[in-house]
Amino acid sequence: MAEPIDEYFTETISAMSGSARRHADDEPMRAGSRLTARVCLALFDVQLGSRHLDLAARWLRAQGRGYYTIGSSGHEGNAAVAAALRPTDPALLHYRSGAFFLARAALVDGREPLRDVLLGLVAATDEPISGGRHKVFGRHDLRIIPQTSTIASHLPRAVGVAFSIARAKKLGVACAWPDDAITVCSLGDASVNHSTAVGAINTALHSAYQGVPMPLLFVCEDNGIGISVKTPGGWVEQTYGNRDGLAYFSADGSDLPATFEAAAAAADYVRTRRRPAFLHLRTVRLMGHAGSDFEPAYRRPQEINADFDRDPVLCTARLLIDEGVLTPVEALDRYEAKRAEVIKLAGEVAEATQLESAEAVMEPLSLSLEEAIAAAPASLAASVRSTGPDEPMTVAQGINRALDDILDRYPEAVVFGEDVARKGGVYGVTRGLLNRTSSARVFDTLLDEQAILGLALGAGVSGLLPIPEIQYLAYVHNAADQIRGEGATLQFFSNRQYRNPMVVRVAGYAYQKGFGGHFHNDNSIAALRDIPGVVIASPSRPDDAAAMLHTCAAAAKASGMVCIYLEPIALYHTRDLHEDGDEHWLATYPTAGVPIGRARTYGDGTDLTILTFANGLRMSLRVARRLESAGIRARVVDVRWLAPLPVEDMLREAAVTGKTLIVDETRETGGVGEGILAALVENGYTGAVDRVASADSFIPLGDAALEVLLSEETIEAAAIKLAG
Ligand SMILES: Cc1ncc(C[n+]2csc(CCOP(=O)(O)OP(=O)(O)O)c2C)c(N)n1
Ligand SMILES: [Mg+2]
Repeated sequence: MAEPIDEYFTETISAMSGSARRHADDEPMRAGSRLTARVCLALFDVQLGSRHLDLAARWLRAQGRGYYTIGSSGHEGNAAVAAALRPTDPALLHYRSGAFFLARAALVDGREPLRDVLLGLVAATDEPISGGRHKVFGRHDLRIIPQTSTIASHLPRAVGVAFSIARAKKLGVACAWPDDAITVCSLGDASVNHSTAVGAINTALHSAYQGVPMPLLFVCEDNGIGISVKTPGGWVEQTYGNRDGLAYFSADGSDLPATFEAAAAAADYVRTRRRPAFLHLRTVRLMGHAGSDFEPAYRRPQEINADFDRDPVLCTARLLIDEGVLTPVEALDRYEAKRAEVIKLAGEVAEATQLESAEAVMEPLSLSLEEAIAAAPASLAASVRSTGPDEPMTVAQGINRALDDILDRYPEAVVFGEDVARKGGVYGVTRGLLNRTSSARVFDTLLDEQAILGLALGAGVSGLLPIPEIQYLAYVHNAADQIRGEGATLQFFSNRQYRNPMVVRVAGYAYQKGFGGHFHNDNSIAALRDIPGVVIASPSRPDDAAAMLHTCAAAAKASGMVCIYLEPIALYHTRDLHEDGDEHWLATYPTAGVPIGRARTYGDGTDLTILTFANGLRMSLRVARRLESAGIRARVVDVRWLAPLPVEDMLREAAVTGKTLIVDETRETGGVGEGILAALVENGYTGAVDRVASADSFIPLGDAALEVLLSEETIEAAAIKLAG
């Protein structure tokens, strides 16, 4: 179907008469403008390319070949933003950034960006960034980090990237971006209201307020609408036009010289001051939200048509004609030549191969896991600087010492979160690290989990090894999308060209004595366990805690893995196992890392196998001692890794006794035990099996918590029933 905007361009330009003016190539397009005729023509070519890609996307869709029709039409002014930046400035882009992408590609090399975008539309394996996994704007050599479609979710990472430029330099570690780079991120006008955007802008301002370099340019492409919901007129300007610490620049995004001017001024400001700025471009949205969107259902025809005159492609053509750079015929010729070029390419890619097996789709995930598994340090000797006597330690001490060693071993490692530095953590786990390193490497952040994880995401992709802390498991949920939608997806959607190394320490689980309630005793990790491409470590013993943290750091470093490291709060300072003073919960510092996906077995009983983890391990070991007096000899297996589960070890240990009890302190529904049970059954375990877990409840305050948490009594009763 012919698009009205396509016809309108042709009719309008055909009706124009040429200008008597003649413009020299190096002459500015407008008095005082830095945009020369030569550059304007080059950007016009990019705008044409972007427009015809949008038209081709619909053509491919109509043929049943294309899978994506969200376009950039009306936003082609962002070509001038790319032109005002350096191609080495890291960019995290809104999905209407076709012209930015093409303009940056034109600055870098002779590859075929039009073809790249088309390959994305048809989900072709040859597409250079995602390899057929998604239509994204990204390319490694263009420093464009691909984004998924969650609105504004890329902004916290953008803050982290901007932060890391100076921080990496300060630490003397290699950074993915030049010292004088600035970071650019773009978003829509509806997206500026998203808490993720609001939080990221706040974080940038909060950092800059303290004098932390924050070379970050926010570009809001304001077309006045988000799908069908109008943004109140003037809202973006009122909200961000006058914020202390945030320089505001604005332009008509349909006016290429004006957009270039504003973008260049904003970029200069950010680059020289190392402070954040907000570039507000007023745009139009042409051809609806996406190909499937029926715009007349919510906008009057007059409104839709009124935007046609603000079409940036048309506006640039008019300018070039008025200034005598092109004649109307030349402008139309260029328009049609670009159409022919794009349609020809679209025809060529229409039959391109797509990913044809689950293995192929999942290859970035499986390769990074393989590398992560291989990364466990065989010896910790080289990395251990704590030369103190090898005294038995608690879990908290084990983690503390491992962090100390990791900071020593990896100069790019940084440890941060709420209260981690000055105070040394709510439970003292990070105590002393600040004094032993520096405030550049161990630092307190603002109170925003989204910002903390965003900082980690940006740091990881920039060359640092971030070890953020989330103060309590419950608060992961405030920011889970930063792990789920951003961290875990990056290797997948960039076919491993961008990596996301990070070790997220999370204090969690229940059973704290004298302190508690739901938020401090959360026992659900369901939101983490199903995320592809994430490793979840759950140590219980001090030596494992240290060894597994080393493994996570090595895995993050080697394979860019997102590792979640769950710390059992209630065991942080535990010393004893069976009796007061026995000190059986202490252990000496490990000598090797623990491989990902390998369990640890305690005892060699042949009557019963208990599969468990975290607090469940300590409870199970205590129960096992009591079972002995009842004549039941159990072996207790700490699965240690909740993703991937140590299936091989679990099966072997379960098969030895043929009677397996799964002891799961997380919830009955969605808990880890479900996964363990399924893994046993699906992999051929044929013995008896039972499962005990905590109730499907939130955790109340005080002793009432014990009513819903899994108890030793429950474990013992189930064990006797199964093995007796
Ligand atoms: C977190 C989230 N919620 C909802 C959506 C669905 N969605 C996709 S685009 C969009 C509107 C965005 O509008 P705006 O930010 O103005 O960008 P525009 O499309 O106008 O360029 C919505 C609601 C999403 N992608 N992410
Ligand atoms: Mg919008």
